[in-house]
Amino acid sequence: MNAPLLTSTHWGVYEVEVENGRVARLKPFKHDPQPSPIGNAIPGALTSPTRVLRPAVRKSWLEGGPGSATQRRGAEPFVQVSWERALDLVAAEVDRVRKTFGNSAIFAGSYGWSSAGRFHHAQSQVHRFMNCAGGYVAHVGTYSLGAARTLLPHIVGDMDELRAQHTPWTVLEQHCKLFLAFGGVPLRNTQVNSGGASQHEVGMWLRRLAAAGVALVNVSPVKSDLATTRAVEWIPIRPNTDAAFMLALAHTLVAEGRHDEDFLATHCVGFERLRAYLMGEADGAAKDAAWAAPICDVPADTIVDLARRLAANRSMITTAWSLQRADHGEQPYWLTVALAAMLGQIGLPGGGFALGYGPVNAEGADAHAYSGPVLPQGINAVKTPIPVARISDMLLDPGGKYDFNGAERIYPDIRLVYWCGGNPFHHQQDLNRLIAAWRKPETIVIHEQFWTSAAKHADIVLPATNSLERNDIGSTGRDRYMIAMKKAAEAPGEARDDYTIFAEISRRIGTHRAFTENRDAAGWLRYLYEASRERADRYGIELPGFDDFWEEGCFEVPKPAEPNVMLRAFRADPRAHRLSTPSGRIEIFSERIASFGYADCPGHPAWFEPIEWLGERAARYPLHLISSQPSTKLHSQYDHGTVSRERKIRGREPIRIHPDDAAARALHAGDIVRVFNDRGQCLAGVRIEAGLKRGVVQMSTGAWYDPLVPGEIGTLDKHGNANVLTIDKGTSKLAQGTSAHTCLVEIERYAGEPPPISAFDPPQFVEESAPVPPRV
Ligand SMILES: Nc1nc2c(c(=O)[nH]1)N[C@H]1C(S)=C(S)[C@@H](COP(=O)(O)OP(=O)(O)OC[C@H]3O[C@@H](n4cnc5c(=O)[nH]c(N)nc54)[C@H](O)[C@@H]3O)O[C@H]1N2
Ligand SMILES: Nc1nc2c(c(=O)[nH]1)N[C@H]1C(S)=C(S)[C@@H](COP(=O)(O)OP(=O)(O)OC[C@H]3O[C@@H](n4cnc5c(=O)[nH]c(N)nc54)[C@H](O)[C@@H]3O)O[C@H]1N2
Ligand SMILES: [Mo]
Repeated sequence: MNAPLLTSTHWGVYEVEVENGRVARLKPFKHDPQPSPIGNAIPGALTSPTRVLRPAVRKSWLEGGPGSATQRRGAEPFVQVSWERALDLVAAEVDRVRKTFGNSAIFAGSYGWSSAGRFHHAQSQVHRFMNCAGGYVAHVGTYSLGAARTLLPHIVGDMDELRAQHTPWTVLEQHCKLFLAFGGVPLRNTQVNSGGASQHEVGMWLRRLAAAGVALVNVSPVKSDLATTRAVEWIPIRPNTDAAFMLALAHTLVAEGRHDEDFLATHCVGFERLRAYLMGEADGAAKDAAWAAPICDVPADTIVDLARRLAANRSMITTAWSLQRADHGEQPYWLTVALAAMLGQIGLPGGGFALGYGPVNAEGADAHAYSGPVLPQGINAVKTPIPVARISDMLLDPGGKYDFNGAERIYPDIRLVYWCGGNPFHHQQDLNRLIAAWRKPETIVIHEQFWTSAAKHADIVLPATNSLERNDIGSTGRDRYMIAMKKAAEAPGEARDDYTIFAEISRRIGTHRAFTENRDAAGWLRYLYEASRERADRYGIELPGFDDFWEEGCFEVPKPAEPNVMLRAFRADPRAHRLSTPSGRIEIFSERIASFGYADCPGHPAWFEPIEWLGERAARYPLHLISSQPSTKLHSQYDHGTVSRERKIRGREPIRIHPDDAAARALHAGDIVRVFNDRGQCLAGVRIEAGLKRGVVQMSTGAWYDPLVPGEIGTLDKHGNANVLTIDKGTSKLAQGTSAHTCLVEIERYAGEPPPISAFDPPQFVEESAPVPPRV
């Protein structure tokens, strides 16, 4: 029997069924115990009217050239052109900008998850292309982990190195007694893993932990963030106040002499500075449970009791990534580490801290960190990357100064923005501000499969193939299967692979040889597979020959001989296994961070009131909006697919609200509401849910931005994109991460018939010479 045709996505591996040359359905991978339904969205979406079929250029840009009527981006029709012409236009523009203004006038950070195949990874492709062409302004950090990635190397180590040695569920089941999860372990998020998620086991592991008698405690505004077959303790906390809660836990440990003085002396530096802060020696305010209770809206007794149980048991403290995606998001992460250090269980099986079990599928997996093929991106000659979420600041303030991680930096003056494999109109906060920023560059080029809002706001849109329309290899660290992703269908229209597109542009600007190294896509797959062999060896993994792998369809990566325990070696011998921090130890006080002199991120972790929060006296907007990850899709990907659309309310994104908050506004399930604040407004559909903290509303991200008046700043988003409401502010001068989870809003019933959804319609296409029809 022939091996099944497999494909890999960020949310799972599937068997592909092809009928009449088209992808008919995706069936679960036989090794996946709990496959994600998101895959069902793909077959219908591939040939939907939302697909980009031909290269298209915004009308004014085509007629007037770079910089023409940029305020009309998002509002204007497109002209479809031939590939030859589109490639000539893009090549000429890249050349013009790099020769006139230098490569530092090109922004191609191009943040985004792209697709799971490792060679056709769009973001890697655009980076490689630009590096061959002289470089580009890149980004550092991610939306996911903006604050954590910058903070952790100062205080305990590189985020990826720590994640690679995360203690797996198997060890927790055997040794852990108290599992304290800030932000829970939302199973919906464990559907996903960057680069592939071949097995979904976290639901099973939570059941096994509960069955083994591990106490599961969920500190979150949302009850369902940690749910399994047995009881879970829920501590409904006011959003963005976890740092105060953790400080009170720490205070209780010190006040009752339950902290581990030895571990703090031998493995940490600077505890006395935190201690002085906890005891109120510096500011006269002891950070005890009575102090934290009104901030967090949690009874003081609950905090004291939890602190005692943490010290009395083998305890694991895990913190969802969402907590650091908020104003001062560095603080709960620093305190997670500090608290675990005070408990003295770091490096013991089942104890210590974790950087999230549950944000993604791989956290907690008992698997090697080996990841297969990686496309080399080359070296970037432009050395001025921006923190990833500062894109609007950069575009709005060329030459402006900003602080980041100990350095003062200057925003570059961007003329050309090139995006491939991401959706800034999904990921960026304060979309109205982004729209203003988006008017600044002279040219915006995007490769896309679908007419997303980002594509509609570009000048030149090039149609890209989907993973199912090309050969690739799926593989990522801590996932158990490497997948031969075989082409299953022809791309519709004129879509081309990103690689082919970049190769053609490279030919026109004289960088073809450097970009392609004279390989075609098939040559690259074989080459990259072989290049990963040496890395596999380091983990004792023996890869089959490429042809065997390709024919077999998948390769099972063997499990590690022994499960990890994070920081075990450091615990055993802190001198021989120094950390990469300045002191080689865990830094509860960081001299280096203190030396930066940032008022919003001093030398030890502390509580700061967020820029807006529910504890604010006389807050103008009384509801805290959590814009968490969607269960029915990955970010904005396949929002136009059936899986996501079936869960909408009259076509709008659901907003979850507590029954009391709904009653106070006379709202009923299924109502369409307007959600608003000073930054923006959108429609959403009401879903009433008792398992929310009062005063908190929740909307998932990912609904495609759908403006009532396209191109107009502040217009109503008809569809429910939370990012018209979120704040565009760095977490602090240290990390400048996104503060998406810090956001206050009000909601009211939307009177009248809601306007029809147009998010999934392609833009209007016109002939080149035709006059632009008036807007209706
Ligand atoms: N309010 C709020 N905002 C958030 C967050 C939040 O919690 N709250 N979370 C943030 C986080 S953690 C993240 S990671 C970001 C995610 O933000 P993004 O990663 O930008 O979101 P995606 O929807 O995955 O965008 C990927 C795009 O790439 C396209 N694509 C896929 N494959 C290919 C390909 O092969 N070629 C080309 N050319 N294109 C391709 C898809 O069609 C899609 O439009 O969002 C952030 N935004
Ligand atoms: N299905 C699906 N899974 C995904 C993704 C997706 O788009 N779809 N995206 C993936 C990506 S890119 C990332 S980075 C991860 C993100 O992983 P996370 O950042 O952990 O995910 P979120 O869904 O933003 O938030 C997790 C939970 O934190 C809670 N929370 C919010 N604010 C607070 C707070 O102030 N305090 C406390 N204690 N809890 C709070 C929310 O109730 C929420 O359910 O998810 C990944 N998984
Ligand atoms: Mo993310």
